[in-house]
Amino acid sequence: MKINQFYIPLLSVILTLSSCKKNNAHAQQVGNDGSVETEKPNSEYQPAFKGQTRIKAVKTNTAYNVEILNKDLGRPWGIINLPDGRFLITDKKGYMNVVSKDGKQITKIEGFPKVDAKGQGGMLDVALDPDFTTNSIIYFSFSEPFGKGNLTSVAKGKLSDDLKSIEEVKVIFRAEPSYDGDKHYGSRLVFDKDGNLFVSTGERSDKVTRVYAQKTDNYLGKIIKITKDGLPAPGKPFVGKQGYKPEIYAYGVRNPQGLAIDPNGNLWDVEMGPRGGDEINLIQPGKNYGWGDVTYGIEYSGAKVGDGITKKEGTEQPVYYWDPVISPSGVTFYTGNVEEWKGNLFIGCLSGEHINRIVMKDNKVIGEERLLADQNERFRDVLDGIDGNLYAVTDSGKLYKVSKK
Ligand SMILES: [Ca+2]
Repeated sequence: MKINQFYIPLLSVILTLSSCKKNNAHAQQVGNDGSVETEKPNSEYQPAFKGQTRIKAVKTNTAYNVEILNKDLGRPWGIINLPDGRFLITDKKGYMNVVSKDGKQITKIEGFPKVDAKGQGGMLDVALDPDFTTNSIIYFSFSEPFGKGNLTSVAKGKLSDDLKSIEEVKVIFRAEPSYDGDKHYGSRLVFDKDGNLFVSTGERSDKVTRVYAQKTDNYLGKIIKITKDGLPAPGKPFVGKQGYKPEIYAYGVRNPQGLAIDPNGNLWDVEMGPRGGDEINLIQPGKNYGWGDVTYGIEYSGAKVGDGITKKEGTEQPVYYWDPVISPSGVTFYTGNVEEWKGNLFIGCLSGEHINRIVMKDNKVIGEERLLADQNERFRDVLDGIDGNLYAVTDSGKLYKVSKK
């Protein structure tokens, strides 16, 4: 009895201390090297140039509010704005919701094709047709049951006037070959200024499909550029070249869940590496981004990936990489109300459990900040809202709003 009386207060002191430590661990810390990363890397690989990883930490000076507008969104994956400021938010289970500006009203859209929602699959990204206000057409990516497995597909369809259903659904692109797996679908959708659609596709994770990323006769591990009807877009880099699928814009990517065009019109891919080696890449037509031969990460087992090389003739270096990983998902370039954030790249992070802010100059990374780390959430997608605020959705079903105070 006496022993218990002695130990209980001591135990509560220990619990209090450990909970403080946890909170501190989730606020942005700065390591000895001045970067936001305080953990050791998984590998001994050295960056190709100064500033390619562990850049100096930056800290936002502007005061901002963080609000949770909704906590019950199911399994959101992609978020965009409708022209009137409401949100279109996909749900991995196979549909989308129209969500009011304040996050309170949710209307389900019905009529989508069957998705394979196992593992990382399901209803994934969504984009509005550039002429949406006159044609009500949307594009969406999903893991489609196909052949003996599934694949990343892109479809288009017309929303009904009441936004409760989708009609005239047509699959316009299939990232063949299909595979019986449940990982690495990639699949962000981004329109360029000419009205052509960029699609990122994953290499389906397993070693048997990983090799497809370096081959150009298939659609796994690629950046694809197609027209609104799914045809190869004009200006394709591999026109008339033997052994190249004409929709391929760039290749050698792993699981690109982040794709965005910056205010200068450059296309950026942010993709998940294995154990270490998440990357930011400036995507240029016809280029090879190296996966599965070249990476700053290692296998989950600790073994080298391939020959364990970080550079190779004919492959592009990432502009920036992380080791350990942050698991980047959806990304956006900010154009909103916080002046010091303008032009910065915001990245929803899954295992990293924060929103990553990347400051760039002349296409080089010059600063990194970890925002909302105290929320302990897996951020799946971020949105540069048309009202000047930043929005994000999480795997736990929350909709966040980040606004200038
Ligand atoms: Ca790469």
